[in-house]
Amino acid sequence: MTELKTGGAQGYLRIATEEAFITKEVLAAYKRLISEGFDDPGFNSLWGFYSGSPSERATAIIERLQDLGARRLGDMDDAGIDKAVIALTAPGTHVFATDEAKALTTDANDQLAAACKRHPDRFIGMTAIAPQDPAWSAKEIERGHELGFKAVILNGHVNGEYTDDEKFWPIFEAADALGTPVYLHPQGPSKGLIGPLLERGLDGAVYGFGVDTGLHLLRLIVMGVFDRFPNLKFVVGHGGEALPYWAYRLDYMHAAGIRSGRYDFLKPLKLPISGYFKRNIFVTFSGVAWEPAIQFCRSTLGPDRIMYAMDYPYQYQPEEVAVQDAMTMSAEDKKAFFQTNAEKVFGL
Ligand code: 1DF
Ligand code: MN
Repeated sequence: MTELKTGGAQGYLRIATEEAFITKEVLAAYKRLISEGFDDPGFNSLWGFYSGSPSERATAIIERLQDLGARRLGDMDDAGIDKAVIALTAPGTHVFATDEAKALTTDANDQLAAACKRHPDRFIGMTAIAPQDPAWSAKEIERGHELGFKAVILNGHVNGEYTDDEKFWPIFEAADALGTPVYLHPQGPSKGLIGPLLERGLDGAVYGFGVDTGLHLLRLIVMGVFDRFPNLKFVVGHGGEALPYWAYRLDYMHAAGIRSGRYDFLKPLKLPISGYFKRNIFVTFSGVAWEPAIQFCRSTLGPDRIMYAMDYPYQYQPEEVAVQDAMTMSAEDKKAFFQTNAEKVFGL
């Protein structure tokens, strides 16, 4: 492997777009929820593991998640990552009672903003929200914008509720008004979805994350969020949570369902489902350092819709950077993938 370096000698900077952190306050509150017997199997499976396991994976990740300084910068240097777009890890504060969620969210945003201020050429922040209170979250999105954050992190469902419910739309209205993207990140599947996944150890990042997040994004599309907010930008990781691969069937079967009047609550959309992929949605390749999948999205969605991500610290594999450096792609498209698409989408 050639040595990975920051600075852009390969013709582009590398901007990693789905990087995670946690505050010690949120981590302590996760531990408290678990000790209280919190009633969310997805959360308990995920954070029961990370906060309780003595395994090398869990301890290394917990240590790295809490660092917004030398250790993270050193890891970025070693992997040739010039800039990291950083968000509060999943499920953020979505699991807490509303007042506690708001206090922890404000504090997490303040801590991340301070770190970005210390390292303005390396760290870019996303605004965390407490979607339990959509009006408050809309205000926090504005505050985050003033703090210099470049996106909003939505850590999946909200105690089992999906954000296609119109009560959550003030969040999208606020993001849309500022032209700032919403990054829809996975968490453990909702209580209603998790059963057969958990039964076979498939609830986490291995599969359940993608199932829950792809479903969430589809729910937003079919309920017309992107007809109501045609300029709203969403970013979704893990190769688009498999949705691009489904596009043909989604288009055909959704249209067939609408035409036949099968569900009276489903209204016709202005575009086919894949039309929203090409207009409103950007896809990052967190956790999917796999050229065939990247090339598929490049050819179906377009070279301006795909972005590099590492998913630090959950998948800190510097050799995956070299694999993506070596993809068969024009110099222009590769620069778009690693650098310029992120600069455009996040407004860097
Ligand atoms: C995991 C993976 C956890 C991702 C994450 O946040 C996460 C994991 C709690 O492996 O348990 O962001 N990921 O995006 O793939
Ligand atoms: Mn992630």
